[in-house]
Amino acid sequence: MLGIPSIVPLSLEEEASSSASSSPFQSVGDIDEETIAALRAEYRANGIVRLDLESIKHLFPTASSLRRWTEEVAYESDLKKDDVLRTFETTAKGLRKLTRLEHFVHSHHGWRSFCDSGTPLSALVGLVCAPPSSLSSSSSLSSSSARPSPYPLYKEKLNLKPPLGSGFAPHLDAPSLMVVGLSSSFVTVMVAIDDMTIQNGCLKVVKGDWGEKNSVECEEVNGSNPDGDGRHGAIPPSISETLQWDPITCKGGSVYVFNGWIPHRSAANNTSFSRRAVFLTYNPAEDGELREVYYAKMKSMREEYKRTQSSAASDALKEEDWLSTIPS
Ligand SMILES: O=C(O)CCC(=O)C(=O)O
Repeated sequence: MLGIPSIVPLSLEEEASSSASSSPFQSVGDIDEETIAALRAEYRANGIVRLDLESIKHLFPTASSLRRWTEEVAYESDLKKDDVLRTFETTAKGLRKLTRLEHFVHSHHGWRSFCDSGTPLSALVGLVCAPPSSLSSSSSLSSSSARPSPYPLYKEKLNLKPPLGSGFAPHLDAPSLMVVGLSSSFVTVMVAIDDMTIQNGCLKVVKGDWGEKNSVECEEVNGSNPDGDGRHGAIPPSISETLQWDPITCKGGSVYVFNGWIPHRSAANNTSFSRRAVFLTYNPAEDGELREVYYAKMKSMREEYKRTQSSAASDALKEEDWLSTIPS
């Protein structure tokens, strides 16, 4: 049995009365070795694996807690949100909508307790995603010395994908994440807040044993916009149309982890409701805690880009749209 801190979501009352610094996930539980071995094997074979299995459901917040936390960070004004980054998009109907939030985990007790560095989720990510070469014993994870360390949180985003909101063109995450030069290996946990369906633009992936030395060809960009269109990692249409894309349809509350080299994309949201999902990126333990350094670097790169573009950004909407994501 592996000793992993378990996540036990508190009731609303307990959560409200707990102090901002204490974790609402209080007990320590074990995940059996077979479950970890199965998760690791599927992750390696497919580049993606669902984490919230029935047998370890108690490690995850409920779908309703996740929805409430999402609404709190996205829409409530009383949270400390000065340094939360927001991206807006003008939809096909000409409506201006909040489409992405970044850098919010530290401001919210629930999110912090669930997914920050050192939480049970970060320990599970390390256990499932650390390469066999990083384990001191390749055959057994039963002794604590053989267990990989928790993966620290690197960055996070909440994609709100409003009604008629854009999708994401086919891309790999690792090439663009590596540009900042802090780590060369990343995994991302997707937490579905709403049900993910074909109609609302669920994530689609190409399953496989992907890695830096076994990845699809993608574009390299020399531009200075750290978030720009045509960014590093975009997969050209001539390649993406040859790949087999599997939709990840799931209920709100589902949690998956995927490899930074897995091709993925999603379509526009053709429903009347937002399709919200949180993407939490982690780096290997040996690269250390990089989240604040990453956001500080991105801030200065964005400011520099904005400064060089300021003469071209003649109207206010264009100015606010400069962070927008890749349209599908
Ligand atoms: O929200 C989505 O559908 C996909 C998000 C994604 O791939 C990204 O943000 O890089």
